Order: sequence, then C-alpha cells, then structure tokens
Amino acid sequence: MSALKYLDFIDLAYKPKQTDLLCSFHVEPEGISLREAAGGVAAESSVGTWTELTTEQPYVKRLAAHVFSIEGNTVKIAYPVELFEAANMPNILSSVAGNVFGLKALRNLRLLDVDIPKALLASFSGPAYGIDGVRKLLKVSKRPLVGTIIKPKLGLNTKDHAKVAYEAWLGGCDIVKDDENLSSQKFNPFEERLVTTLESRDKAQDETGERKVYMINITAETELMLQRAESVLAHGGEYVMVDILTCGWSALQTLRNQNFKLVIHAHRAGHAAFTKNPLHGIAMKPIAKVARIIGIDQLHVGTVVGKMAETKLEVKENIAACKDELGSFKPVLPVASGGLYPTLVPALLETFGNDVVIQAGGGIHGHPEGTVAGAKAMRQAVDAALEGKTLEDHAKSYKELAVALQHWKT
Ligand code: RUB
Ligand code: CA
Repeated sequence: MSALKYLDFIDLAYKPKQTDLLCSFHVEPEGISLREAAGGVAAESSVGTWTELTTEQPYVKRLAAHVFSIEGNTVKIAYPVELFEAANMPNILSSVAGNVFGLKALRNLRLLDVDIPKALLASFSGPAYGIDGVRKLLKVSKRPLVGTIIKPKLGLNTKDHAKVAYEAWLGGCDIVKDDENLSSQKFNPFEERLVTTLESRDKAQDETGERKVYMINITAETELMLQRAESVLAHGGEYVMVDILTCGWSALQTLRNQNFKLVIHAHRAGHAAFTKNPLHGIAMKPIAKVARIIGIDQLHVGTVVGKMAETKLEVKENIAACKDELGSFKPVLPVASGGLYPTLVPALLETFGNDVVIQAGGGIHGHPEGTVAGAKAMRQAVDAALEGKTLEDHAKSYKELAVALQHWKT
C-alpha cells in the first residue's frame, strides 16, 4: 500500500491496545458504502483525507486510526494515543468530534462514546470534590440533595433575588442556584447579587441549623469568569456554576486548573444542539465524560420525567458517565433538573438512587403558597421516599406536600 485511501483505515482484525483512544460512532453514508464511510471517519479524524497524497511519508501510517468493528451502523474506531496532545481537550475533540461531522459523504454521524486511555486521562485534573466532597461540604451523608433555580430566570432585582433564595433555603433547599442566562445584567449585577445572596444564605443557615450553599453563575469570558470565582471565594462562597458548553472546554479547564477551593456546578445549556437528534451530533454521554475529565463536580444529566427530552436509557448512560470508573477520577454528582415538582420524586429516585441533586425552579416557586411552602413540599417528598412511604400517605401529615400533589398531578 502506498498512499492511504478511506478503505485502508478498515482493519476488522485489529485488537485495540490499552493505550488507544476508542470512539464509537453511528455512521450513515450518503452515496458511498458503509465501509467506505466508516473508513472516511477514521481517515479524516486521524491522518487521512479524501485523496491520496504525494506528501505522505511511510512513517505517517503508524498513526492511522483503525476501524476495528462495524455492527449495523455502529462503527468503532481506535486511535493511537500519539495523535493527541496531553491535557489538550480541544485538540482531542477537533480530531474525533471535528471536521468529520461536515463530510458530504455522511448523511448522519453521531459520536456515541469516547474512551480515553489512562495515560492521557492522567494529564487532566478531574473533579476536585465529586459526590463525597459535596456531601461532606453540605453535611448530608445519604439523602438526595434538594436545590432550586431562582425564578423568574431573568428580571428579578438583586433584593428580590436574595429574598427568594432565603425563602427557598428556609423551606428546606440545600442549594440555591442562578439560572443559566443570569450573569451580570444591569437589573441584577454580579457583585451585589453575590454579597446579598450570601447574606441570605448565612441568615438561613443560622435559622435552620442546616448547611446551605449558593451556586452563583460565573459564566463569562474566561478572565472575567476567573475574577468572579475569586470574588466568590473572597466573600465566603464555596460554589460556582458554569455554563460549560457556551463557555467552552478550554475556559472550563482554565477555571479548574486554578485549583480554587470551589465546587464546580456544570450547567449544560446548549447541549441539545449536539445531543437531541438521535442520528447525528454528539451524545450526552461523551459530553459528560469530557466534563468530568476536565474536572466538574456536578452535572445536569436529564430527568426522564421532567420537561426536557431524553430517554431513560440516555439518562442512565449519563449517570454512568458521571459515576462509573474513569481513570482515578472521582464520581460526579448527577443533577436532575427541568420541569420537576414533588409528585415526580419517587420516579426520579427510581432512576437516580440517592446520589442526586433534585433541582426545581417552577416546581418550587410555582407552589400555590409560595417559595417556602414549595421548598418544604419538595423536602417532604424526599422524606417520604426515604421513609418508604407513598407521597399520598405522607401528605396526610404534611400540608405543603398535600397542596403540591393537588396542584401538580402526574
Ligand atoms: C429548570 C431550569 C434548567 C433546566 C435545563 O427550571 O431552569 O436550566 O435544568 O435542563 P424548571 P437540563 O425547574 O422551572 O423547569 O438540566 O436537563 O439541561
Ligand atoms: Ca434554567
């Protein structure tokens, strides 16, 4: 073989090495055979291109990716680790999740999974806190954590924002967070919001005797985001929230590599542009893995039962990406969020188990009796599930839950 053609990247007898990076793709060809399309993905994401090259040298071939399995439309590809630069996630993704999506010869292409070899994993930081770290900080060893997003998502002034936060904590939320698109708009500037909402936190903490945390959204241009993280630390916060996809992986990595003593909550706003079409794009599972490898502590993974589209199988896979063994990295705490309310708690816990943040915006602030009652109802629903009681039964003794069940039926 002289110059490499697409089909030269197929080697079904190839046994992946422990040092290889492995990807699995859903591949649908357009006007060429599936084998050729599979080879095309391997070629364009490693050392090949659409035509034979006069510039190719014999030593280049050892860096070629190998298509080692084709089953139905699922194609598995092994990449020699030498193709990638350590600690450079954009570089890895520009290969395996880059130009290939645009090839005309592919009707659809979806990256289903990525397995990064140990040596390359070790060049990243991974989560600083993870599930155990978050539980330790919150002093909650077993039960699901309850969180809320301040609603309306935009528009409240700082004083009202802090008041809603206080009420949510008072009612029983462990966590209060900003929404993904709140940053430092004029109606609610960052610094003021930070200081005022942390005052609410301290007050709620004193009054309830429970540990409370505020996840302020620091999402911004990287330098500014780092300044905001420092400000959170300076004012006694212990958490930051970041929109990891709109910020970008390198911004997230820069934040993580500061080693701030801050838990990183990852919001995935925008993910559905990649994840929603089941035939094309990037599945949430590899996105979750990449985020964990860079080093987040909590991640939105879907709900099955709420307002956002995602099947139970997908959510289960996302949870596994957060928690299953991945190099020496700590497990990430899965967050269920989007259209949740107390009635859904038993179904949620069935999917997630106890290691979850149950996060509700409308499902707390939309309670007919207000935010305090809404937060109480959510904690009561969690208590019922932990005590093995039905919500209806528990609601006989807890009126906030009774009102919630009446208001939001399944
Ligand atoms: C939920 C909310 C979130 C969603 C996004 O508000 O604001 O940003 O979590 O979904 P509400 P996902 O509780 O009122 O629906 O977390 O699945 O990406
Ligand atoms: Ca939101």
